[in-house]
Amino acid sequence: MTDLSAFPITRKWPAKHPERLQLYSLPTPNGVKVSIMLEEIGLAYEAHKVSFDNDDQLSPAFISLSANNKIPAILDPNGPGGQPLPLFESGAILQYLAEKSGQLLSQDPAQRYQTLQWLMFQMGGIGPMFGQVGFFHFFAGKDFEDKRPRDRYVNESKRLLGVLDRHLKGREWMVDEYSIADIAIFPWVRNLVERYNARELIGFDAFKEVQRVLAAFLERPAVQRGLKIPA
Ligand SMILES: N[C@@H](CCC(=O)N[C@@H](CS)C(=O)NCC(=O)O)C(=O)O
Repeated sequence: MTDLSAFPITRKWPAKHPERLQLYSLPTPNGVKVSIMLEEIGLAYEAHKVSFDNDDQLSPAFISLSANNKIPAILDPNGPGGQPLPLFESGAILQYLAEKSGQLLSQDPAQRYQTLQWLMFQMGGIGPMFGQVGFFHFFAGKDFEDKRPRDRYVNESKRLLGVLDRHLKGREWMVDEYSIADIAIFPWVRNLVERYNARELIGFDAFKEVQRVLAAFLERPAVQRGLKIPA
């Protein structure tokens, strides 16, 4: 029987199935990257909800696993060398799960680095910039009179969408085949347009290639399931 009792997080969120990968998350654009990935690769897992309403992400139990107090985080009872592996940062988790499962990250070195390039592009650019549009347009910052911060992030987000749009011309997905780069990027595009209500502000209708690939992404059954986890 797998024993995860050495990890304080399992006292706040007990594992019913300690032999399965434990996911601590919420269906936010960073959270769903990991639930979508787990659904795509078909690995057994147990999802735990980290409620922001209760500030669960600031609890000592959560921080004992995720030092930066952000979701998503995982605890894999069967990590490298058969030992439990705790991990936070969605990009690192996607890469880990791709390597563990042998799926959604090419074995071909050139294609593999191209995939990681776009994964980093999401982590360093799309996530932080789209997130700031969310703050200044949809969340608390929408009431600020001075619109210059909002406009700065809107302009940068438009620029990033332009980069995606040009790259996607003539391509089905970000790299040759569907990969962790798509799983990182498209939940954020969806969030910008649907949750942050920024379709018009961002001029989304001009980005036809991004629209096409977003629609294909959202049609995938694993994506549809992953977007709702944890319930
Ligand atoms: N770079 C991190 C960002 C994670 C992140 O920002 N998570 C947000 C939800 S999307 C969060 O946990 N926010 C809670 C807080 O800031 O208190 C990752 O990709 O995992």
